Amino acid sequence: MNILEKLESGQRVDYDDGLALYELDLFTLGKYANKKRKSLYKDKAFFNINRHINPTNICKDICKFCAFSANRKNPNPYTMAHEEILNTLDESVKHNITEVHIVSAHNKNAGLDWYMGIFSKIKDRFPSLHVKALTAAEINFLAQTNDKSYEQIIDMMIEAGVDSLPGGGAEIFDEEVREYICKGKVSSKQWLQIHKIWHKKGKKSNATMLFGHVEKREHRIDHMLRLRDLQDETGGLNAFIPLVYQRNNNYLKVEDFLSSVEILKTYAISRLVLDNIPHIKAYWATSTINLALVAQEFGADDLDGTIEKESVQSAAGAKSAGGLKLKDFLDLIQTSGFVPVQRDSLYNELKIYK
Ligand code: V47
Repeated sequence: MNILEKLESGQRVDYDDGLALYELDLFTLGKYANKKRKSLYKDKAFFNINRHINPTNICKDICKFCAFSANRKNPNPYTMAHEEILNTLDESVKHNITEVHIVSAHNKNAGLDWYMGIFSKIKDRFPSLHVKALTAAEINFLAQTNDKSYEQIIDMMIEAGVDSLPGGGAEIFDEEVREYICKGKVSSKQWLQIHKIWHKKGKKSNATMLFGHVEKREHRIDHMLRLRDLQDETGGLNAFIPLVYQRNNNYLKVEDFLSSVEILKTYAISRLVLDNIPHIKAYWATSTINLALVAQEFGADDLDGTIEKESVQSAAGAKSAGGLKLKDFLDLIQTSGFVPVQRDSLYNELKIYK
């Protein structure tokens, strides 16, 4: 059975099929991904009103692609005081955010109490705010530096009020590429293990994939399939988020950057391969908002959110430092032919902008 027959019959695609999908022309591939997306969500484009906070950039790790860490090319190390974070959120809740997304570096000086303390303080002051915080890489770091198991750290996080895990730190699971781009960071097995433990607690998480650097198509397919296996087992992943590599201010030498066609193909293929993950997020901070909107016709159904402030990708060149105003976000979605649906962090629909 060739790949088109397989897509027509709705059969699950395997590793070789994944590679064969890349060989299709964009419009044929897009037709199938869009059909799947439409069958799930029609013309709805999901987003949330959220605030990203990156509380420290002091990091013991040395990921080559990172422009955020003060150990690398960023000359301005910082660690936010809890009060500063709370004051920031005082402002953000005025814009009706429903989620705070907290991702940081691996800061040895900060300590477990600093990490956990901020979550309880946020929950005390803003009980209804969804706290999406700590990547598996950060959980691994906290477990190692505090001589605790993953489960102990996860129990502490839940106790402190963390509601879900963001998908960061996954990068590319292939061990050889991983060793080259982020040696010493959480391993692929550990990343998957941490999400599995989190899911076993009845909680949801996301999964990212950093692509467009030194990895090849086969590594992307392998990455997706490892996530599909995890999802078959736990069902705990809400969204898959392909992150387009940003090239400025870092130590990864990349000669060839991806074309928009290759990026759209990757969204489309993720929709077709990841038949068990409900949402494909085109994170506009790394794809640009324009391509993220086009991606809504190639399998993606979500755009992340208004963000307000972002320091990880913008340090590497993304135009996301100041987020997007809600009105502009809505206009962009509507004028591209989709119905904006404001969702909460677990994809319950809060408001449909007809
Ligand atoms: O894991 C670092 C990435 C991630 C670069 O769960 C880079 O909803 C591109 O996890 N170019 C952190 N990306 C961000 C993250 C995230 C973002 C949006 C939504 C969600 C979610 C999670 O940022 C890291 C890393 O892969 N990153 N440097 C770079 N140069």
